[in-house]
Amino acid sequence: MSHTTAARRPEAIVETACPLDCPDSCSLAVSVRDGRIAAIDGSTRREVTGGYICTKVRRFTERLYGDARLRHPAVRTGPKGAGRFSRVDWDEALDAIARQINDVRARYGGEAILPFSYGGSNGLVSQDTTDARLFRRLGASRLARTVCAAPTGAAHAAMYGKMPSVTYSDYQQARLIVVWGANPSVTGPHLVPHIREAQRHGATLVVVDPRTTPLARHADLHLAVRPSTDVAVALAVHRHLFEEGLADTSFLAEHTRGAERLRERAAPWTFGRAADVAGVPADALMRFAGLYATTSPAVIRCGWGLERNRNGGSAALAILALPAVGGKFGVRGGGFSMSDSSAWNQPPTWIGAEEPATRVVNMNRLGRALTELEGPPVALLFVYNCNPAVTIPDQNRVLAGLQRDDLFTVVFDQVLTDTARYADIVLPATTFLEGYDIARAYGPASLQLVKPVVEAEGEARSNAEIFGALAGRLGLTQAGEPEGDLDTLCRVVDSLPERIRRDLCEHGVALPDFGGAPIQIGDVHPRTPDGRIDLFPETLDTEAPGGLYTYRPDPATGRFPLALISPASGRTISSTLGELPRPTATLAMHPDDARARFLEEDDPVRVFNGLGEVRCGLTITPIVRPGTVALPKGLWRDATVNGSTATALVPDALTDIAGGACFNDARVEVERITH
Ligand SMILES: Nc1nc2c(c(=O)[nH]1)N[C@H]1C(S)=C(S)[C@@H](COP(=O)(O)OP(=O)(O)OC[C@H]3O[C@@H](n4cnc5c(=O)[nH]c(N)nc54)[C@H](O)[C@@H]3O)O[C@H]1N2
Ligand SMILES: Nc1nc2c(c(=O)[nH]1)N[C@H]1C(S)=C(S)[C@@H](COP(=O)(O)OP(=O)(O)OC[C@H]3O[C@@H](n4cnc5c(=O)[nH]c(N)nc54)[C@H](O)[C@@H]3O)O[C@H]1N2
Ligand SMILES: [Mo]
Repeated sequence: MSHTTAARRPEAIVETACPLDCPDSCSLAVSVRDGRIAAIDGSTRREVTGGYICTKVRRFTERLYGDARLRHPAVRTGPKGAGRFSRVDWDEALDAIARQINDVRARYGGEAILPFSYGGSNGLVSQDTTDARLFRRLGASRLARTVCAAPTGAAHAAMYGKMPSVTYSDYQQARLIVVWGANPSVTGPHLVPHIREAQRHGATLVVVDPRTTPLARHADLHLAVRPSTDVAVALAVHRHLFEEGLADTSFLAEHTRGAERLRERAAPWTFGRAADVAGVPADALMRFAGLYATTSPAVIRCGWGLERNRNGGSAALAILALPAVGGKFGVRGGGFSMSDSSAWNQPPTWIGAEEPATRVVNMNRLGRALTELEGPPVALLFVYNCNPAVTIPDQNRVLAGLQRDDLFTVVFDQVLTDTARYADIVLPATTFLEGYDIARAYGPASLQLVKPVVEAEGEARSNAEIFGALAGRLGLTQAGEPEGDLDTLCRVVDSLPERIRRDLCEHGVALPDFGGAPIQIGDVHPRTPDGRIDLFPETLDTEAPGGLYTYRPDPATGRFPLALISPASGRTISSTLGELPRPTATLAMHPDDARARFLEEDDPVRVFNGLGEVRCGLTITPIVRPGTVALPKGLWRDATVNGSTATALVPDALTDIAGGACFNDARVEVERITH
């Protein structure tokens, strides 16, 4: 489809929205000159954005027009991984894929096909529409999309039925702000000015993070906990609330269930015991508990850093339970913020096909799925909206799988990613500046219209169109069903409630019925079956090894004593934009750990464990706590010396609940490279 919207005008500013995987979901004002994008800026259409955006998206034209951009379909001509391809046209590419799909189905059945997608598009049109229809009707294996937010999402759902969050601007009303395992300065920057404003008005800031994040530098109290010990810290606060008579018993009686069970599990967690486990002073924990017990409004920004370990689900539950036990709800600026991606009544996306009862593959175990699954094996992998070669745990196993000669891999992406280099066929995708979509925020709730600002580069096509075309080729569409992106957009828009559709079409933005700034247990309420906050969800208790609210200790062996975390970086969104030039990556290490290993600033080092090694530079910095080291999340393979990134060191172990990834639960040793 050709988009002429603004492209032909000499100078125009187009209002659209950023759908990248970030809670802020910014409204954008994009300047176009001679059919090319001249500048990308924040707009004021959405209040949260307030006219400013991050440098990454300001630089998005470097991806749009960059060397790594895929501009036409291509087939592999070199060995897998070499990245050598030759151009074909769309018909040839789609015919070849359709042929492979038919062959694989005839030989093994549909389950031998594995669709693999995650954080690339985040749109109601470009995900879970014609793609889902195709793979469902093929009877493909189903993907458990667990790489992110699985434990926090399961906790939020079970405890509160995903009750909507305290919105960013209401942080200004809080007297106590707890930023827990989140780094909004990098990962959701529009929250930060509200926190700083609250501080100017005397609010107290507590940060719980193994690193001294930018906000931790400005905090009144920074608990630099060992990774994966948050459950112990939160339970020590619960114990204090219960034992000191500071729990809000009338709130608990009226609005919750399971408080007694939570109290029992918290009972052993004295400040001393939690302090030992978390590696922070007991009096700091005591101070935190005292502040939390006595200050209102108090709000907790619960991030995702704390979920990515063996105790992540229990940690999320224990943290999210604090405002209930502490009686923090019912006032503006009191409660918690978690993901709001499905926290309000937005409609389901249009899918049009029943989900088959085929096998479920946990995406965090892609390496094993490709190398170990039988009955049937994965014979065809279709990757889109995702870059698993660098973003999924146990990188070496993933790469070994992608290397398989008997695996047919299709990668549909905007750029030649590290995953695309292993493809048999690569397909060029449009960016959010080249097609229609509806962006759904997971920070402050909203839907926004995403519009084509320029014509697609080369022969790039949208997900909706290509999955529609493939289904058509395979005879899997029915009369009247959408096939392209505009008719898919129309279906999605048609499925929206009248008021939301109108707001979206007339203003480009739609907010939920509660307007976007709800008071928790005031304007919005738990959406659990009985309307109560479930402080002890029994099903999760059964699922979690050892039961809910159990701290499972460090699996470290003496050989790998350092905990490796891989937080989000300001240069990329996951691995998106990782193709842009950057210096060789460095490992961040505390001076004490460096001294113990006779390491010096800028030393070339190998970071290793039983799964792999990463060769990179070294930055010695007190930003990370002793015993913990950090590599950036989302690096492309050429950002290190040996082509391995943090995920090469991450085990494909799963979190206590919901099958999440354990990115922040790797154990490593570090040494200087001497040759
Ligand atoms: N610039 C940028 N923005 C992003 C992203 C990005 O890659 N780049 N990614 C987006 C995505 S996909 C997501 S899910 C969000 C993530 O948003 P955040 O959760 O804010 O990001 P992370 O960096 O994963 O983790 C936050 C903090 O958790 C800390 N941490 C690590 N382990 C632990 C632990 O065990 N306990 C505690 N208390 N803290 C711990 C880290 O040091 C880090 O500072 O950000 C989104 N926004
Ligand atoms: N070491 C480490 N690794 C991590 C994490 C960590 O904390 N540490 N965090 C994890 C987290 S939070 C997340 S969410 C995952 C994300 O992991 P991924 O889902 O792999 O996310 P991205 O790396 O952003 O890759 C998305 C890809 O989709 C492509 N894309 C974008 N829009 C479209 C479109 O419309 N159509 C098509 N076909 N393609 C499109 C982009 O170009 C990009 O290559 O990474 C995880 N990886
Ligand atoms: Mo994520």
